[in-house]
Amino acid sequence: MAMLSFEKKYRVRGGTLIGGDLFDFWVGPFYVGLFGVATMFFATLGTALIIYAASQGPTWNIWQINIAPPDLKYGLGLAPLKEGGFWQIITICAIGAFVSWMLREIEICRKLGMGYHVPVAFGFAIFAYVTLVVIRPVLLGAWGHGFPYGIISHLDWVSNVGYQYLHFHYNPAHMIAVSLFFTTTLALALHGALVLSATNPPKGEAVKTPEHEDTFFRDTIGYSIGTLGIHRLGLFLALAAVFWSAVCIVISGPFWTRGWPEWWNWWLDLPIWR
Ligand code: UQ2
Repeated sequence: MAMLSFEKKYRVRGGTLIGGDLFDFWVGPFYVGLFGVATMFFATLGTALIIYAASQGPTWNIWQINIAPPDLKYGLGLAPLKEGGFWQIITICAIGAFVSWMLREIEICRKLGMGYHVPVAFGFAIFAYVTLVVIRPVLLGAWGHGFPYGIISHLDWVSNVGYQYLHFHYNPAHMIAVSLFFTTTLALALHGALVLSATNPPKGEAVKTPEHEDTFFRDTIGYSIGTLGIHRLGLFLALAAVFWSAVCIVISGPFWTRGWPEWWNWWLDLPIWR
């Protein structure tokens, strides 16, 4: 079906989560919806606050701009605007924009009768961000444990928090997350290379079939996961990488306060050695 006739068929009202027909329309190619309006609201307010908070700081150097969370002394309370309050409102705007965007994706899935894989996947990304700026700070008792909004400053935060646990690479959940990120790149490299190799025949030759793709991997490693399977594997690997990243930071502090190398003493402490 040509794109134009497809859109005529599917660009119809319905599938909204709340608000009924209110905002159930398109602007050019974009579906709006109540959550499109909500996304625009939070994203615009959040961006304006970032620029205003930056204007109250010492620099316009893009690398050095830093909007920091409140001092630890404010605990889980509200802080004055210039002492972390901006960070708190910007965080609310960010979560509001991300969640609204996910809900808009769900409405589009409902309109199209598609599965919810894309909003679910985006939900994992939101979960990782919320773990850093809400869940872990709440478990530790202060918003000051969130990460600062700034290009260099957030890198410094990652480095400092890592060294606080002496050697973050000894964090078992971090090990799992890193392995999953690497495996994700391996799977995408294999998949991208395989699809391009099959669909870019020399001039005048026919595009190769999925049977060619299956046979390539059966001939090389004795196993093909299949054309649908590789996408299931890819989604699983990517979501698992994000999930274990969130786990590795949320256990650092709330559930383990010493250096991560020391965690491995559980092995030496096993009663079988006594
Ligand atoms: C495959 C297949 C695809 C693919 C790829 C494979 C025809 C187009 C890449 C091969 C993938 C395998 C064997 C799994 C590798 C396992 C890990 C953990 C990386 O068989 O089917 O479809 O793109």
